[in-house]
Amino acid sequence: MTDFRWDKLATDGMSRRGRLHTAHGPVETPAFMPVGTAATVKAMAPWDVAQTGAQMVLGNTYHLMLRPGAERVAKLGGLHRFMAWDGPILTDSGGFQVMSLAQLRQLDETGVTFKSHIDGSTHALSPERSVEIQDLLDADVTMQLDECPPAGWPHDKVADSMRLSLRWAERCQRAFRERPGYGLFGIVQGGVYDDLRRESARELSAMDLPGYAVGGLAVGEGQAETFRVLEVTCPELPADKPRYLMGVGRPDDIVGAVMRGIDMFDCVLPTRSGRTGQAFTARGPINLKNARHREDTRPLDPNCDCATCTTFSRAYLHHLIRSEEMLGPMLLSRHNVHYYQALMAGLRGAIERGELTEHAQALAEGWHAGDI
Ligand code: PRF
Ligand code: ZN
Repeated sequence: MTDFRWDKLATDGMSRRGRLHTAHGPVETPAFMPVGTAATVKAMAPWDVAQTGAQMVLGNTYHLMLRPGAERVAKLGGLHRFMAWDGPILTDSGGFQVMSLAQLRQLDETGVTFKSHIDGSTHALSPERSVEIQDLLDADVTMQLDECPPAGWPHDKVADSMRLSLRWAERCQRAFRERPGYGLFGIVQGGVYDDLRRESARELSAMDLPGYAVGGLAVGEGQAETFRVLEVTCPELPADKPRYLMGVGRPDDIVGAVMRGIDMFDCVLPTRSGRTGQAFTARGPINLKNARHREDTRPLDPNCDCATCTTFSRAYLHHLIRSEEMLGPMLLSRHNVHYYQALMAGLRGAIERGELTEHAQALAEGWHAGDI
C-alpha cells in the first residue's frame, strides 16, 4: 500500500507542481476537487466527474453524519463504495458547515453542539468525533475540526479562536488512526491578522502533519486580502507538504492562489452556478438564461472539448435552463467542472515549463475580453 505523501515535481516562483499519493490513487497538483457534499457531486454521475479529469472529490462530515449517518456509510462499505467513486476523497471536518447551516449552535472547548437543519435533532461534534466520523467514511484526507471566524472579528477574538483550533488540531492528531495512504491535514486560521496567521502556521508546522489547509479565507475579506494573507502564510508552511485553500474559488482566485503557493482547492462554484445557468468560459462567465442566447447555434465555449460543448448549442442550453429541465444543470455542471479541470491542467503544464506568469496573463486577457 502506498504511503500518504506529496512529491514536489517542479516549481515556478512560489508555485509548485506535485503529486499527492493516497490509498485510492494519485492526485496531480495543483488540483481542484469538485464538491460532493451529500455523497454526490450534484447533478453529475461519478463517471461524468471522472471524465472531466477530476481525480479527488470532497465530502462533508456535517451532511453525512446527519444523513445517512457515518456508521451506516461504514456498514455499507465506506463512502467510496457507497457513492461509487473509486478515487481519493477528502472530507471537511464539519465545524464550518455547522456554523453556516445548523441552528442553535454552541461552541466551547470540547467542541460544537447544534441542531440539524434537516429535522432539528441535537448533535455534538468534538475533534475526536469528527476524526472518527471521517474514519468511518473512509476519507483519504481527514480535516481537523476548526473554527472559521467570520470576516470582521477583532484581533483578540480571532486570536482566541485560532488558539482553540490549534488545541483541536492536537486532539485530532491524537485521535487520528494512522494507516498507509491516509492523512490528516491541519487548518491554519488567524483571520486577516499577519501575526496570528504566522503563529497558527508555525504551531501547526511543528506538529509535522501530512498536509496543511489555509482556512478562514474567502469569507468576505476580498481577493486582495486573501492574496496578502497567503503571501504571509505559505512561506511559514513546510515546503514539502501539500497546501489546500478551503472553499476557493473563482478561476482568477485559483490562479492567484497557485502563484502564491497553494496546491489544492475545492469550491461549490462550478456545480452551484451550473444549476443557475452560469457557465465559465475562456472569455469569462456567461449566463445561459440571457435572451441573447435563444437562437445562438454556437457551442457554449468553442475552446472546450467537453461533451456539453461538442454536442449542444447555446440555444438548446438556454431552452433547458429557461424550462427548468433537469438536463440543463447536468450539462452545465459537467461543462463547468470540465472547465475547472482544464484550468488546473493548464496551470500544471505552465509550472512545468516555468511559464506560469505568462500563462496567467493570457488567461486573464481571455476573461477580460468578454463573450462575443
Ligand atoms: N474551515 C473548514 N472548512 C472550510 C473553511 C474553513 O475555514 C472555509 C473557509 N473558506 C471553507 N471551508 N473546516
Ligand atoms: Zn464545455
